[in-house]
Amino acid sequence: MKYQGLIFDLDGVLCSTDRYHYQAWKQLADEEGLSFDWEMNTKLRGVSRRESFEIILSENGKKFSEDEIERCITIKNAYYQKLLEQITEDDMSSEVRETLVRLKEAGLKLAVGSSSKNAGLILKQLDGNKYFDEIVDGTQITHSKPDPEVFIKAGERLGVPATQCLVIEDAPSGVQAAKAAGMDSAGIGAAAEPGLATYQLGRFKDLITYVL
Ligand code: B16
Ligand code: MG
Repeated sequence: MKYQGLIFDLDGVLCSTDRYHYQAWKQLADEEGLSFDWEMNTKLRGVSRRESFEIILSENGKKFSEDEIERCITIKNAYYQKLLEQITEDDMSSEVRETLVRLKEAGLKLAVGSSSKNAGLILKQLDGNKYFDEIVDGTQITHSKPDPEVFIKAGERLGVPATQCLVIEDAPSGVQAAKAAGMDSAGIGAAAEPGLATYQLGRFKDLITYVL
């Protein structure tokens, strides 16, 4: 097998919390008099919380002080965590679960590589920890995607060289991060556009065709 280690993005690949990010940012933006829509939300995929807010400010042509930024992202996260209470095991599909089990049974090492500082909470609610050998999330990195740090760390923890790791991503910033880590990538959703990732996945289980 060409790949020995698979590194999965969380939001947008293993589950979808996009709508909760959107609702939480929208509530904050309304309160702060900033415009925010779905198109802007898609630009925040894979990007850290702070950088996400900086993108929203720049799209609005606004500058906030460090203290104001900190206050706003803390409020956004409180709204987001409240919404995350709704996540259940049903938010990780049986297709995703069955595919992960097959890949694991084939002897591949599996990791999560997420920019989210809420990844632990989300995986717990999904009952998703059991599929993975390693989890690297936003609490363990200093630079978020498109920086390769999260994937380099995940590859090291798995003990698999970068050339034998495949990253599965839904965000162009994540595909860029994989490239910068020296890893191949499989794009799904927005990252499945031709010319971005090494492989394009129509659906999650297509992964089996490329790795087994
Ligand atoms: P948090 P991923 C990313 O997760 C999300 O795609 C992105 O929209 C979010 O801003 C980022 O996590 C930070 O999330 O506020 O929970 O720390 O796609 O890398 O799994
Ligand atoms: Mg993602």
